[in-house]
Amino acid sequence: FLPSPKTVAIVGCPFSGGQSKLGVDKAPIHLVQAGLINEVEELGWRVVFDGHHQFEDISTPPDGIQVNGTSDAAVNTALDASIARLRSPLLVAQVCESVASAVQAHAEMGHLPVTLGGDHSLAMGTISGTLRAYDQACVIWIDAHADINTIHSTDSGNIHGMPLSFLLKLNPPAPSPDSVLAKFDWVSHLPAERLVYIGLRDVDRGEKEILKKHSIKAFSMHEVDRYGIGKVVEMALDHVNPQRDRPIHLSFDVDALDPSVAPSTGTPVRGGLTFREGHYICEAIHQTGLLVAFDLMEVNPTLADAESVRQTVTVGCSLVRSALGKSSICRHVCCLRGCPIF
Ligand code: 5AB
Ligand code: MN
Ligand code: MN
Ligand code: MN
Repeated sequence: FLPSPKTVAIVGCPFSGGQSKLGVDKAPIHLVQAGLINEVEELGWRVVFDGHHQFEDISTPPDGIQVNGTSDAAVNTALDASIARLRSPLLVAQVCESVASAVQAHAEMGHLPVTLGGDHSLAMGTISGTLRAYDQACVIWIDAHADINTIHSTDSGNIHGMPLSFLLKLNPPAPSPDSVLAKFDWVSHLPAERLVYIGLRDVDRGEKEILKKHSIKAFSMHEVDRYGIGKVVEMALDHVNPQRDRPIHLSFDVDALDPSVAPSTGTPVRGGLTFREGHYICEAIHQTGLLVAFDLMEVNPTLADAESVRQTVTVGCSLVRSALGKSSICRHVCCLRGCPIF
């Protein structure tokens, strides 16, 4: 039921509106300039690249869109107060909706979309696009953070810490069609049992309650230490994909890696995945033959020194290559159900 994805579509999303640090929008251009497209072609894929500009006109706040969610509504209720604390919700909703359409269009053509963020709020768009094309898809979320704060639980108001609450439909329904919340109604619904995390180590208190309440499976760094990455990936797949028949969307926040491996990112946390553990995850998902979409998020090439930036961009490109079959013994793109030689 899966089209054979022999074409990779690079979707460059120079967007930073889901958080407050500038520079994360510069990642796609750095990744492409580092040679990512040639590298993917070297693996045997055809690559289509629409350029970085397709979301540019909506990525800078036009006049009239305020930075926070207050918009013009009076703050009357607890719901209004929560909405008012969100950072750039209208902008994030608008950009993510157009990202969803782009990813969906590529997926429906049988392409494998590789989305280069940008901040992780974009995953609302990429995963919605995947689910429109493959309604049975599951999500493997690699991150130091759980990114599942609701509008009520968020402390920061940064939507890059919230995309999964929108995808799992954990936020209250919009009180009226012109509410800021209604601008997220287009987001696809991901059932909680089709989400699994690997790499967590900085989960907010409210997020822990959400994970528990919805029985969401998470393999934190503690489990990676305890079982080893091989067993963790197998257990993660057993949870979201027991029959190994569901299309997989892999959303990789580069801050899942240890800051010594990927220093140039907005919210680094010590004690992360090693270089090999990060690559192992990508290789193992490639080998399932079920990967239909990949996100590389939160590289910020303006943070830290030049050598750290080079290191982070290089590791980002390398993760993409692993997810696309770099380590397969055969030098061609493997068949749909896994590599024919492996
Ligand atoms: B990232 C925090 N939980 O909600 C929040 O980098 C951090 O996409 C979110 O994983 C980190 O602001 C978002 C404190
Ligand atoms: Mn993170
Ligand atoms: Mn994230
Ligand atoms: Mn192969």
